[in-house]
Parts: sequence; structure tokens; C-alpha cells
Amino acid sequence: MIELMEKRKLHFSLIDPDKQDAKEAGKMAYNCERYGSDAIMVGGSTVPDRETAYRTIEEIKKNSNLPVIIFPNSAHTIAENADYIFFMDFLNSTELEFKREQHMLGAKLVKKWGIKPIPMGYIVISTSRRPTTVETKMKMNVIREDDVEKAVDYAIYAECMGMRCVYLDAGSNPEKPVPNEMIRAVRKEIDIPIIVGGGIKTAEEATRKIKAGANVIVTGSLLEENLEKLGEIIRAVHSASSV
Ligand code: 1GP
Repeated sequence: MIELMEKRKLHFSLIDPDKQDAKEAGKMAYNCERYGSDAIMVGGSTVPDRETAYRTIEEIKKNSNLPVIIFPNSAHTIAENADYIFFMDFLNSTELEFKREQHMLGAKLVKKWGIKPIPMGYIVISTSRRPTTVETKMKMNVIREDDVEKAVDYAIYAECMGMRCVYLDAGSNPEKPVPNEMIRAVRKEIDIPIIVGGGIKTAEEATRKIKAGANVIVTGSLLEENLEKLGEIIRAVHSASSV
């Protein structure tokens, strides 16, 4: 998966198992594949347990052949039927629980079940006046949209620690996505793939993010809101290249 992220621009769809039942998630997965998405991320800050994640992935796999990547909120939402997991350090969280403890619990499950880990540095950017779900759930060293240097510093740290990619996330349905200037500044300093998500709603926006240096564009809410726009974004991602 990392090799693919390095090779070409990708689109990942995020399905949050807490937002709909498993059957509905299966239908969404069918649409992800039909519209050309490259992988399905399964997760969200409020996913309650492993069973919920498992059932959602089961239906996703019945309805599509896309690789499934767990986007965990803790070790308790790792399900054995996934292909990959973003083994992620929530870099600007100030809670040790989400930087080390959950990882220790999760690592042995990942090994036991043969899920392929993708080591990732996760950075939440606060672009909204009202907090997004992840901001309400987590204690964070807040990175505002104009704190470009702080985001860059975290990204450099991720690369030095050997993480294989960084994810700049504005959270689900923020008022604004991660600024392009921030993506550009991060791109200048690191060579590993940059994943960008949160509030990307148009093909033009996705193209600007790719041109700024993003390798992967993530969309979540659009799957429920507007499939036509989703298709446009995926086509734009696949035809864009960075400058
Ligand atoms: C959230 O980046 C993802 O973690 C997706 O956000 O739902 O706004 O597309 P959206």
C-alpha cells in the first residue's frame, strides 16, 4: 500500500461504522468501488467496539474487492478481517494512552491476525470555530490553520521516527479543509507520502491539495451526501499530479 501511495495519487473513502448499520456500509463500499476509490478506511472517533468494526468490514468485503484499512480510535476497534491498519501515532494528542498504551495492546493483535501495519503520523488541524468530533474527544496540542510551522515540525518528527506517511486531518465535516499552504510547507520538508482529509467536497479542492503535495485524498461524508461529487473528486485525484 505504501508503495502504491508513493507511486501514484490515490483516493481513500472513509466509512465510519458508528454512522450506519453494517448492511448500509456494504452498499457504501459498493459505491466506493464503482466510483473508483482505491481503498476503504474503516473507523472514527466514536466506533464503540471490535464487533461493530468486524460486522462493517464483513459487509464491505461482501460488496467490494477494495482493500480495507482500519483507522482505529483504540486497540478495541481492531478487527481481524481487515487487510491493513494505520498504525498511527496521534502526534498532537497530549494523552499518552493514544501515543503508546493503546499501541501496545493493539500490536499483538495486529501480529496475531496478520493485519499489515502502515506506520503513520496523525496530525489533527483545527480549522473550525466549532470543534469537530475528534477535537471534542481528545486532549490536544491545538494546531490552528495558520500554525504552519507546528504542523511541519510534527511531520519532520514523524519522518525521523521512521513512520511511512503522515495524515493531515481537519476532522470530519470541518468548516474548512487543511490549508494548501500548510500541505505545501510540509511537502517541502518531508519525502514520505502525505494523506489529507476533512472537508474536501469538490474536485477543484482535491486538485489543489494534490498540487500542493498531497499523495492521498480522503473523503468520508460525501459518500452519504453526494456520489456525483465523489466521482468527480476521484477522477480529479487520479488525473492530477503535484507541481
Ligand atoms: C475525517 O478526513 C476524514 O477523519 C474525512 O472527513 O467526512 O469531512 O470527508 P470528511
